[in-house]
Amino acid sequence: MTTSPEQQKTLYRHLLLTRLLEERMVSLYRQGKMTGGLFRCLGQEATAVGTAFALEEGDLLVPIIRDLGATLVRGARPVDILRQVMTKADAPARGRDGFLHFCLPEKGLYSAIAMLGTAVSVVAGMVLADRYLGKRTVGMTYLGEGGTSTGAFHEGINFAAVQKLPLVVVLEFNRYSYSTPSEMQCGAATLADKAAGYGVASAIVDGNDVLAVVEAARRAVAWARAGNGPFLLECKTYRRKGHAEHDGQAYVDAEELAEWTRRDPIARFERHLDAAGVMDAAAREAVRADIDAELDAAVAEAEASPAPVPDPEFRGVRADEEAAVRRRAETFVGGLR
Ligand SMILES: Cc1ncc(C[n+]2csc(CCOP(=O)(O)OP(=O)(O)O)c2C)c(N)n1
Repeated sequence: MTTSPEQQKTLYRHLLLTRLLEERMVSLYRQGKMTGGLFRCLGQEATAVGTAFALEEGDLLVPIIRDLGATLVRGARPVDILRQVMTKADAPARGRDGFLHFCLPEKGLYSAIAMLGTAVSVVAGMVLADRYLGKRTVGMTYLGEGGTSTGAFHEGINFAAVQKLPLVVVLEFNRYSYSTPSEMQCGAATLADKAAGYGVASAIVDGNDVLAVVEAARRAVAWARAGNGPFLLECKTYRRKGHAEHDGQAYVDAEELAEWTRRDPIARFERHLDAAGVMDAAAREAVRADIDAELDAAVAEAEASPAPVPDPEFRGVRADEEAAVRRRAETFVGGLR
């Protein structure tokens, strides 16, 4: 299945939106307006955008910290993401948490799970439940190379393999886990090699080539949906920033970083769009201007959003909500209500 010119334009918008939204977040972070850490995906946008693009409506997606692009492809609005990272009262998590727990279940987008690897068995359970309900849902989740060294990953993928569950695990090989280079925490030559131990299918794709990622992800999703069991899709990419914004990445070789900057996935796709006559520089500039305007409005709206008050902290966590809110309010913040 080829990716039509219209789809390529959509992909371009998602890639650029991911990068520009992240730049807005960096600015908010530096102004002290963001809550918690900022985990960037600079250089990895094509992996998250391309893989999520291969899913269909009704499918499930559980991202991790570097999958802002997948979250946007699933239909998240920048203003809601900004409200969430600024822990505003009208964010989807109502000010309880930041980006990690952004989720829109109605769009098949669930929140990341902090314990690396755990999402594999959780998503396996979700698609197993859908199978019982007679749905042909595919679940997609993501892991870095460090995440594939956890016990949870192995338990989850083994269970999914035995049950032949429609699960696609995108392995984002981005060279570092925190400050640990890949060869210091993984003995296998490639992450895809791990699939053989479980009788699971796998492939490796250039994670900086968005069209190649879309193609590979479509094949993985089709394989899983057809009842063949899970698929491990290794996307070779590179984390151009430290683990989080506070990490100065002193452990990274400058020449290595420069080399991967030259391999930037967005600049590369722009060259393709030019050569294929899909979008010229002027058309791309128009997209950028449109996104800039959208983000100006989104930042202003999110900044103007109300801060949470303690009361909602107790809401939505118990069935007998009123009684629970009253009891906890009396216990912890006496006199709140
Ligand atoms: C089970 C578990 N161990 C440790 C951590 C702490 N931790 C969070 S992110 C991270 C590094 C992850 O590296 P990798 O999986 O390669 O993903 P990347 O950050 O490179 O995208 C670690 C060790 C965790 N969240 N969960």
